[in-house]
Amino acid sequence: MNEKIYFFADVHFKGTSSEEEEKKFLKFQHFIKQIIQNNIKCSVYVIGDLFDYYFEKKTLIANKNYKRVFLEFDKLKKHNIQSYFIAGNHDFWIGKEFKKHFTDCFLEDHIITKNNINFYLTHGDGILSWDRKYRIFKKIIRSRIFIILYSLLPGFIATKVGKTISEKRKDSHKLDNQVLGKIQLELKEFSAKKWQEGNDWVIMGHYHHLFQFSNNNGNGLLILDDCDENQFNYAVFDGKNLLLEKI
Ligand SMILES: [Mn+2]
Repeated sequence: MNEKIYFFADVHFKGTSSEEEEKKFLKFQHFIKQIIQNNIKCSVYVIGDLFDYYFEKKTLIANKNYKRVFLEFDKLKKHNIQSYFIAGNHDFWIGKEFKKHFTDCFLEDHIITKNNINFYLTHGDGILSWDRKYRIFKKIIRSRIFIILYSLLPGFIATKVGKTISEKRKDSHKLDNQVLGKIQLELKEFSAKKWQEGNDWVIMGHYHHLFQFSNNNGNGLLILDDCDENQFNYAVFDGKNLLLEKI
């Protein structure tokens, strides 16, 4: 049996409890359980925005809604299943506490190779031509100095600031078809560059809608759908094909 690779993005787990959060968590838990029960060699890639907001503060780490998510990744580790995290625009302020639940974490785009197939993994934010201002903002808020200054703020203020930023960075949930078409075109252009660089697949999240495209050479772009209380969406590479699944 070929080794499997699982990909998912944009679960946006929140620190506050609600019926939706509960349902979403149960679906995620089911997903993890299924992987463990399959009992075959595999790895899991989170393509960003696992949390709606993350900053490494004691109060936040102790939050039970965050803790239970980390516990699920610990289960994978216990079963020798590798898990990897690619930072999203909602959860890039990660530290030691976050990282210890994963095999490895990446703040930048990341390339993996399986069976001679190269996958270019990116959360997907900051790619669009009209995102210029955001790209500058992204550099600032991800800078070491900003993170240090931010960490000096008292917990409750830091959380408030973080939540405000997170609100402002709402992803493209409800877009009309015209805008969506423009976005897809730009992401195809972005992917074409990555294919030229030798990548076979570009996989991203962030846009909260499913989109798949393949060119004549068999290179592909997959934009993962998000995960919510109704559906946990993921993709799985079975050694040959990239398949879409849901719970
Ligand atoms: Mn995002």
